[in-house]
Amino acid sequence: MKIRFIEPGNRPYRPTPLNAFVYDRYIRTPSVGLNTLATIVKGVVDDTYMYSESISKILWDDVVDADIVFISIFTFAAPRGYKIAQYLKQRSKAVVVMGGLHASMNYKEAVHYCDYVLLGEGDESILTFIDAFKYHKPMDFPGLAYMKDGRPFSTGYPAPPENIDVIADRNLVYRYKKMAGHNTIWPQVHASRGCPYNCDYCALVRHFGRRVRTRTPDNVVEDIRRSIEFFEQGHFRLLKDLWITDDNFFADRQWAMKVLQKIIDSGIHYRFNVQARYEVGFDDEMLDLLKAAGFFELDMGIEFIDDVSFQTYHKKSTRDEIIRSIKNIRRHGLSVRGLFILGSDEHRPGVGNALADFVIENKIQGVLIQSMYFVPGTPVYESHKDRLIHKNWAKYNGQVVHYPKHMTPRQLQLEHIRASKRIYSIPRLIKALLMEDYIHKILFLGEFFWHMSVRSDLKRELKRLPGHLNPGKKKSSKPVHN
Ligand code: B12
Ligand code: SF4
Repeated sequence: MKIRFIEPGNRPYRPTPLNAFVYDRYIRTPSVGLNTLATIVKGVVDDTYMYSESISKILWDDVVDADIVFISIFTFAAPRGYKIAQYLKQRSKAVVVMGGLHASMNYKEAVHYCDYVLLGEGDESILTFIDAFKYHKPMDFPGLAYMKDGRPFSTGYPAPPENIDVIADRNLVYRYKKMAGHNTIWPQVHASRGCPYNCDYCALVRHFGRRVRTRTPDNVVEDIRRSIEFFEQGHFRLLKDLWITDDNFFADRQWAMKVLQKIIDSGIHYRFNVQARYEVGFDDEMLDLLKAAGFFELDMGIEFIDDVSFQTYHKKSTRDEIIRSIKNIRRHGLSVRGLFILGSDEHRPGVGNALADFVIENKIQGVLIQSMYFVPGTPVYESHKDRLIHKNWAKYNGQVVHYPKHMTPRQLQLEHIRASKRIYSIPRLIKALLMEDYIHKILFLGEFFWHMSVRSDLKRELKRLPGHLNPGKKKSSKPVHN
């Protein structure tokens, strides 16, 4: 049997000299989730291989004669994934199976483009599927969706896997080893799944659930060791940094402390960054451990800078607490990266400047800014579905896709551009190059160019965005409150 895995990219990788050093339009690393599934499947089917359009082209000759092709889609990659699935349906006898966050939460849409959708996390159900396929067993186990009598049909969501101790074999991804020399592709490890919170805009908590499941600390540290080896061997990397990509690494405090202690005991000397909620900023013991383990940065999902937005979208935070938390994190010698959302119902013209002021005043050392997007299955989708400009999922990547309450879509996009331009200005670049430590110099330089290319995309899109309020709504010129 021959099995291939495909991660579609809506802007497939192009090898340009610039891409070797600075981010292309999107930051790119092959999917750890799909790589994990390929590793699990390799254990039962030897002829298993993966392609990621984040880093390479797909060798179609190698894919079309596969027996099963598994395709993973996040929302922004769904149109490209559907195109690939249709291409394969026309040119290959392979059974085409889709999965991943978007396919799972929108199986009624995805199932039109493929033979099956596998719902939820695939770690266990993928083996059940292969077994049923191989031995012609009935396809009736939980976690499956397909077209039945011309309509989408599902057997329901499967229970999430408990044992997630799998170390992805990165050698299973075409050209990954070669591409790992690029400074824009980072070693990554995903150590836990699930988050106990319930923010309205979060698709992850709907996909992975509110119960936190963790990998054993030994397994996480072994993954870190192998990941570093994979990226470092045979390459010169300017950025020696590994990203722990959990959505809420600190949700299980005792476990997080054990992992950090294991990293310290392992003797691994590397730089790490990790995603965090603001509460960790009040946990001095944890911050000391992070520092001792080699962490240099916390990536904080700050999202908004005003308390009304926090309340509106049920994000349990306040502006004051976030500022206090950042101060304490910095006091421990760690920096903070801010992840922000623009386009809440509370945002008004001026929000871009207010965001830039917040970032600069609080010495936040890097940002990801996204306009709010709406994944079917989330509460924000339900409350905003009559205000969406379109459902071109490829543009659900940080561009404006809805009519905000107090601005036109075009105004909101301009606010995004303004914030990015002020945060990544030439004087701030010069300051970073003169005053920051080595890692932050390199990061700021890379992000300066990355934000420049993101802004050029945002500007190109401006002419397609409506310059009027949601039909029926009046323009508000009240300044932003923060
Ligand atoms: C690491 C990461 C990145 C990395 C690598 C992404 C990648 N290739 O996976 C980088 C930095 C490149 C990145 C970039 C972006 N990202 Co990102 N990223 C993540 C993050 C934090 C972790 C991904 C991960 O490893 N997950 C853990 C694994 C275990 O989960 P998984 O991949 O979903 O796989 C499991 C299941 O879903 C399922 N499954 C997956 N695929 C398949 C396929 C089949 C056939 C089956 C059966 C099952 C199955 O089984 C897997 C194992 O259990 C996620 C958040 C998250 N928790 O997922 C955001 C996330 C994926 N990113 C997101 C976004 C928006 C972006 C950007 C658009 C940001 C931006 N504005 O630039 C870009 C787009 C990049 C691009 N290529 O165009 C969103 C996507 C939202 C959505 N609705 O799709 C997420 C979910 C974050 C969020 N808070 O909403 N990202
Ligand atoms: S805290 Fe983060 S991961 Fe958890 S529900 Fe909110 S946005 Fe999602």
